[in-house]
Amino acid sequence: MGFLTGKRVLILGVASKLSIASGIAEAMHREGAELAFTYQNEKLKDRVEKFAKSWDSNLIFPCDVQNDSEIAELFSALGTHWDGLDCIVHCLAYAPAHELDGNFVDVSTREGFLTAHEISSYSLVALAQAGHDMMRGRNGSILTLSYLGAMRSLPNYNVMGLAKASLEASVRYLAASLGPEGIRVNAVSAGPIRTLAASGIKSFRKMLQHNAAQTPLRKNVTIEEVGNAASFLCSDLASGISGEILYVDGGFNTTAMGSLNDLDDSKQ
Ligand code: NAD
Ligand code: 0WE
Repeated sequence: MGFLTGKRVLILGVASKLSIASGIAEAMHREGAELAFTYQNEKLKDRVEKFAKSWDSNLIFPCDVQNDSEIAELFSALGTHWDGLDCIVHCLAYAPAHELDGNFVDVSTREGFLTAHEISSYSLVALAQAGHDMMRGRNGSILTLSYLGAMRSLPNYNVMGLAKASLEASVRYLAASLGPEGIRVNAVSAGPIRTLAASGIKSFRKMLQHNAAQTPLRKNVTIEEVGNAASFLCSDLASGISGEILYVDGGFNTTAMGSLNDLDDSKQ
């Protein structure tokens, strides 16, 4: 019997088979969870429907998180199929492309800042607010996805780093706020992975190469590895964990100086 047997999980953020949300769905399905999905827009609907079928689900709902009424609609529609909800998995982020290409001070705009924070951080609060009624009294758990750019600066991540810092703070505030209802709130901070969201990023190949070479485990993490850690955090095995940011990055965030393998002994 899987360790998520009997859990009903809503997953936001499936866009392709490479999506981190797909790795999480695969692992949660394997562990016996019942799944429901959202799609951002009509373009993605058929694709998400097909993926949902592969995980034995026919529950798919539209939800663009920039739209309050779509968030409200999502939970009233879900409520006609399920009498309760155990987990929400928030696996989405967005900043306008021009904000993620160049020097932070040069490329940042008020509008880009607002959009990045609204979609990538505020949406978690909005979903917790709209969803927690269905989650009451059943060891519920909310999970989101973050990245090291919340804590450290790195080239081009720019305003997304600020939005992830806000998201991580909101994990702690939501954990404090929903803890008395028995709902845990956590994040997985994943290492870089080639997904649709990464495909438009300049030098992403270089970043993956650097990351693998400088990480204790000497490899990049996979969506399967993130899926397994996410499944654990959403399960009753993690009943003592809330407000936590769990790094699934091969140990990268714990090091300094890198491996030194790429440097020359003869130079200063
Ligand atoms: P992805 O492109 O597969 O998924 C991003 C998802 O965000 C898509 O499903 C898209 O539809 C959704 N989305 C964007 N704007 C939305 C909106 N307004 N309303 C609803 N949905 C919206 O990419 P991914 O890499 O799987 O990203 C998932 C999460 O993982 C993001 O939070 C990302 O920041 C995080 N993350 C990614 C990496 C990485 O290297 N790929 C590393 C750490 C964390
Ligand atoms: O969180 C992310 C990516 C989030 C993302 C990606 C895009 C690309 C397309 C948000 N918004 C957009 N907007 C688009 O128009 N990651 C952790 C992956 C990622 O993105 C980077 C990275 C890493 C790692 C961008 C710059 C530098 C590193």
